[in-house]
Amino acid sequence: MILDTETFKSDFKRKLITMYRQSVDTAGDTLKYMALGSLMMDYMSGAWHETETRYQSECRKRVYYFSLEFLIGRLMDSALINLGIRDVVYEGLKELGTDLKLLEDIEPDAGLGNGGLGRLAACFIDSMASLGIAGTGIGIRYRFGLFEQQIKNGYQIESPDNWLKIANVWETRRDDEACMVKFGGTPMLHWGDDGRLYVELKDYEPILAVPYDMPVPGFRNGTVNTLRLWSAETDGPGFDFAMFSKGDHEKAIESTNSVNAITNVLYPDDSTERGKLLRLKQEYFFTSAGLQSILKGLKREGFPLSRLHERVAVHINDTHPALAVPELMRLLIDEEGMGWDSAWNVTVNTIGYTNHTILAEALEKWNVPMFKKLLPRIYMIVEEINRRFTGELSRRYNGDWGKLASMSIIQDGVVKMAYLAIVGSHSVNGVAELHTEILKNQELRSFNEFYPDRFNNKTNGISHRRWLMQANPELTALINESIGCGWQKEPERLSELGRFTQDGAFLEKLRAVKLEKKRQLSSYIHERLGIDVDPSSLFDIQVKRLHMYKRQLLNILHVMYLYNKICDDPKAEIQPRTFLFGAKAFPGYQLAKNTIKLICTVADRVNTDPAVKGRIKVVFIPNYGVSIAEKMIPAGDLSEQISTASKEASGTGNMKFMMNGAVTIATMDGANVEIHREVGDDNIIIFGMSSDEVIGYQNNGGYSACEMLGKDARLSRIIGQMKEGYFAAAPANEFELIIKHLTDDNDPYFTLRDFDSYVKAQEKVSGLYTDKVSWSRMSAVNIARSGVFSSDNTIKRYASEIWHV
Ligand code: 26W
Repeated sequence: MILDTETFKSDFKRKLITMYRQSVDTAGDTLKYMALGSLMMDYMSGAWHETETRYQSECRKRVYYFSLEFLIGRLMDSALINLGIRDVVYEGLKELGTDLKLLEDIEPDAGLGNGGLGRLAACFIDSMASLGIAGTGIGIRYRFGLFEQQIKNGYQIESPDNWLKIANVWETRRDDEACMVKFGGTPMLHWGDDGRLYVELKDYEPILAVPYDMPVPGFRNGTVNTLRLWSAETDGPGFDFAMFSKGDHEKAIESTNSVNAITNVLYPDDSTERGKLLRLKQEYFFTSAGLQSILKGLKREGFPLSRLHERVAVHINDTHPALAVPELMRLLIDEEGMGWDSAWNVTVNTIGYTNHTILAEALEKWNVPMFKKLLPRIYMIVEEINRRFTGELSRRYNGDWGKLASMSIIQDGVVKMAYLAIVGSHSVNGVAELHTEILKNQELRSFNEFYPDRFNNKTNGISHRRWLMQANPELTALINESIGCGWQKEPERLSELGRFTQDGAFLEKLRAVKLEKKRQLSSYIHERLGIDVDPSSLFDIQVKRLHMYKRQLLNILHVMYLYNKICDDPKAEIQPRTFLFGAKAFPGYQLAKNTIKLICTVADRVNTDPAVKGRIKVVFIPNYGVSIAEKMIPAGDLSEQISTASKEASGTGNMKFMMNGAVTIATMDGANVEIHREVGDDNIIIFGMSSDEVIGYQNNGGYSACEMLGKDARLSRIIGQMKEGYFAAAPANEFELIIKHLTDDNDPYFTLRDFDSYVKAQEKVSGLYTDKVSWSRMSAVNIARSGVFSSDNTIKRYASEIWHV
């Protein structure tokens, strides 16, 4: 986009007047932020409209990425960068006496997700727009995103994330595209005069689905795609009039609330039946609304739905939108009059499914009675899909009942959503090579045998625009100055940095950039938490959801060990380090919350003990999310990717750190395996059990955590200290749960088993870090090799191998 400072200034001033009747001198920062956002929307509107018109006139095949989560974070900076007007706007605002950075900080994070899966969806829509792929994101406009985390006395305290408390300038409500989603009711079957069976749902509960569209601008290519988020509303007055007129006003309004509750909050607690029901409602709600709007668009164009798969690819991000399979069948059969076989052919060829985890707890299963009651017609269709599928199995395996029983979509009174997704898709992919192999050979082995052409790998990626250009403008400038700007559109060209890995002057500049990012993070930590950290110490960072398999516990055990070492020998030579953590724990996950308490307890003791003399510091940064990640990741020297091998499907934080020049300490898990292959043994520190060993132990037992404890004095000492409340500020039984997990429960994540190997790997890190030049060379190699992990690369593969666009 072409824009000069003067034009921008006058546009901005006019905007403040038309929106708020204020001048630059009278308007506060919030109004200025809103006006700037609205102005950006104006700037994008032409291209947004033009993009849609172009896709239509070119009859382009469309990709719809269905995801229950989109962790998009803030939009202002990425919009400015993508339109190529950040400098002009910065200058213009400066001349008007306003700091762009201050305005940017007013924008709340759109925290519509809780972890890697949601952030992946955000990177994917960014890449689709930047590659000019006609891709639309379909999700839910949660009134409240993932909870806001505060740490009080070391405990996680959750409060609602009211991200819409100031109006969302980026969204456009599309009343014209609203549609109805039906829950409950009774399916009535009747034979038509044409000899066909018709199904009509009677006495259902109608819920109005209203879409809000947000722009997804591509990087300087004139493309603006759409993220469409659905909101649940009551149709009409929204409350029970009979009740209202009887004077029971509050009850009447309560019924409105239960409708709004469908899209009220991300991930309601699904440990209770009520929570589960709500989640299933959410899944059906947005899947049905999304599919209805796709079909409506095609019908408007007069495109025959029997060829749907030629014009549309529907991608389901994990099983959360897996109801797309029976819902598309329902729409095609019940509403469009298609026969079963052609509807099935269209459905399977339209839908693709990505699996993101093998953890049993995360594999969705719905109880039949609940499913049937909420979605009676959909349940009938699932039963029919399963009847036909098990019929095929029976023919193929000569009636082998064991096979049928283990692969049946409906089993032991539950509907297995992963199986439904596999049967109803033409493509099933894992998110890193190792993960895909585990799916094919272990978890979903029999499905891979039955559908050998369906399974494939698509290693995750990250948007280099957000995670390098936006989060780290200093490094971006250094790269531009060294190899030009070509890498911004073709990230693989970061490899051209390879020729600087022996260049002393370049490495020195690289160190200066890293130090600057560490300084920035240090002052943020000082302002927010009042803790002083030393930017010249090694910044050792672990940021990700808190989960026992990710082993934040292993990290903090290592800190406790180091602390003991300092206490035993106050003169011990220890490479000064700052251990930084950021993580949210699911509200009902006690062990995870207990781990946060442990980290904070150790931090208190270590940070205040004068004997430590500042050699080690521990900081837990609260409320980790996209914006905080953008501050922390560029400041990392060491990236902690220490999950139990085989458990982390891919990881994407590992790629973000690498791209920002951190060196990784890792187990051979998820995409770490591929990072290791890219950078080679000398530029990553690998430790711990392999996934084969982990799986071997799982299958054959033979591991005793207690035995490990008996053999390792360092560990038994630490556990003893935890028991007796040595790390102070916490009652003696505070960590009972963790101790039980590690010992009596024979920790399935092998934390103690990997401890020794981890300590040795950390000693290696300390040694390497003392040689500043060779460390920065490792850092440079990591950046140079990171281009393959751009989500542009990943999306190109989805586009050619799955979506055929
Ligand atoms: C109960 C439903 C449920 C279960 C798990 C909802 C959400 C989850 C996740 C937290 C799923 C998730 O974020 N998985 C992560 O996906 C990333 C993108 O593929 C991977 O890089 C991570 O390894 C994987 O944990």
